[in-house]
Amino acid sequence: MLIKQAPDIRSSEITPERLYYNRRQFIHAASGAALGAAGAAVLGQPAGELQAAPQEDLGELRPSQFSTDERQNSYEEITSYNNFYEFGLDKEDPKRYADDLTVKPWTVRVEGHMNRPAADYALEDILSPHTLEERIYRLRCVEAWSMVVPWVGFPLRDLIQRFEPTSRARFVRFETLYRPSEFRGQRARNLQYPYVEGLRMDEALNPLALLSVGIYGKTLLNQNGAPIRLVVPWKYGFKSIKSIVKIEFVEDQPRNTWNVAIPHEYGFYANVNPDVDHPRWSQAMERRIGNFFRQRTQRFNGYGYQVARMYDGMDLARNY
Ligand SMILES: Nc1nc2c(c(=O)[nH]1)N[C@H]1C(S)=C(S)[C@@H](COP(=O)(O)O)O[C@H]1N2
Ligand SMILES: [Mo]
Repeated sequence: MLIKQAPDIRSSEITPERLYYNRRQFIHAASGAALGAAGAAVLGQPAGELQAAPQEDLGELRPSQFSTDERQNSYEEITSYNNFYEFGLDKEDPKRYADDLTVKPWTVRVEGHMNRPAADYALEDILSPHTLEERIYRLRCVEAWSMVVPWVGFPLRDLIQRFEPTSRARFVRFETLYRPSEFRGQRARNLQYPYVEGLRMDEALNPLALLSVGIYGKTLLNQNGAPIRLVVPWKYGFKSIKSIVKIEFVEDQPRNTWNVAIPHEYGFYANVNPDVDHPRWSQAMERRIGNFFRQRTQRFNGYGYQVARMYDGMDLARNY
């Protein structure tokens, strides 16, 4: 697979049709049920014909103490080499078919063991209490490539604390949209859908776990998991579930999609670990997209200082 090298420039410089939305307008534009058919008509399109979201500027962003200062991958790289099996198996498929997906309106169901009421929340209501920040993270795919991405988002823990899970909630389970009419991969049944992921509660509450709504200061493109996706930088990429429609506080460890598909290759924990090889390839090295030479993979993708103690006493070769 040959990756075209793109110059490292801000997305705002390569997107002439940049839209100047302020935060409040973004929240309204990104809102799901709150807009509904009437809102869609105000935006000038009938509800049934809404296209992939135009990108919107996310405004002032607070920088994060957790950001890496490594070279960031270009916007072009981040948005054209993707894994999103709902759009197909090839790395170019998500970009190629991204416009098939409608992300407005968007609602997220939050339910399970919690004190707040279970309900379908408009994306606007999911986002509105939170302050967005920029977090430049390494993302290490299980296929031994990696990128550095300037995500925009807010800590998953802030959302969890809002919904007040009870002591019975030991895990958080996430689901991606199931809509075969727009996802050709779901029509092809190339995996078991909907795509499911999960985190143990302490992992979900770790300050590094991010709910992301943007990249390079703008709302996510569909190929990156619009309008809201998870980013768990110390774990292999498949844990970072895209286009989330359901968040559930559960008692039992969720059966995540790749573990169901190929259990001896993909586990639940999926912590980046150069010492535990994938059955079909080594995990010791990785290729940073855009670089010619491979580099060493770091334990926990270099985030051990923040996360390693959560796994004290666990055998990470058995819990892969
Ligand atoms: N719903 C869904 N989420 C998904 C995937 C997918 O196929 N479906 N692929 C995962 C994998 S394997 C990786 S490496 C990352 C890639 O994220 P990116 O394309 O934004 O870099 O998304 C993850 N999230
Ligand atoms: Mo991945």
